[in-house]
Amino acid sequence: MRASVFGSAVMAVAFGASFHLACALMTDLDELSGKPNAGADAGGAPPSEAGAGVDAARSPDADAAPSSSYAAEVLSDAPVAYYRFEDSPDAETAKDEVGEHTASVVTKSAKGVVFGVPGARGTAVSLDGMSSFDVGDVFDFAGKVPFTVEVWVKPKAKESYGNLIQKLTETSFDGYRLGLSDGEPSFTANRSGVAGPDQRVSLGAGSEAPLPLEFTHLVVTVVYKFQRGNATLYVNGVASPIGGYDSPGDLPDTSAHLLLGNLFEGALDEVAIYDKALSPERIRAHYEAGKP
Ligand SMILES: [Ca+2]
Repeated sequence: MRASVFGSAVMAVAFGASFHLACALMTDLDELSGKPNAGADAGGAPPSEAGAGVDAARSPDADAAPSSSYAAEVLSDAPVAYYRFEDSPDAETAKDEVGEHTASVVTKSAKGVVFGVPGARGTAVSLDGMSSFDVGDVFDFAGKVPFTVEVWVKPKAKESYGNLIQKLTETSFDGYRLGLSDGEPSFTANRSGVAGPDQRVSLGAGSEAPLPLEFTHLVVTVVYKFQRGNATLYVNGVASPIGGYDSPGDLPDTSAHLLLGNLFEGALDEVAIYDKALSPERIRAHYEAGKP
């Protein structure tokens, strides 16, 4: 497994991202501890609008069906793509609940993608580390556009590597990724060529706690405030103190495809993408609705 990981250009980014995170940690952690989440809800929906959606979703019927009440929480925040992985076992695409961004299976091995495995909510999809979903060239969030990515993830093994949600060029590493390195979840967003031809600016967030081999809820929000980017990783509804770097970078528009589960071995469920930053309260509500 390690040999194939090191042989991959994309995984090189995962290692690079982790290294960047570690370096930034040494200098920034004390400074960060006082302002882990400032502005995290700056891009969220107005309270009145979000509140109305929650009230509508919380019908007695929804509470009687735990799986659908989780979906109601997600849908009330108006994701731009939402993959529940309730697809039939012989499906070759994952249905987008809210739009037309069908995710196509990219199988590089027999049984590389298996639908219908037990999920965090309903069923999930299992990936073998050599297969993924391709959503196409969408959701760059180029410029200073706030966004959120969300996933329930169950690694197959400890010290897992792989990218859960990525839109990343293979040569310049422009774009963003939420992934695992040594079992620890981390996020980076990169733009190359800002300070110089070989320079890259990044914003990142992560956790030093390896994920357990059961479903964990991961959410990353990216916001821009005073022209600087700020990322926050939430693990099971709680903001990680590692992150929130004020970066002068923003995201480029690239032709890289959005991939789900690239180089990841384990199960993914309930992937959602939003063109705004969810508030800490809404992220907590999602976790509470979806937790075991
Ligand atoms: Ca599901």
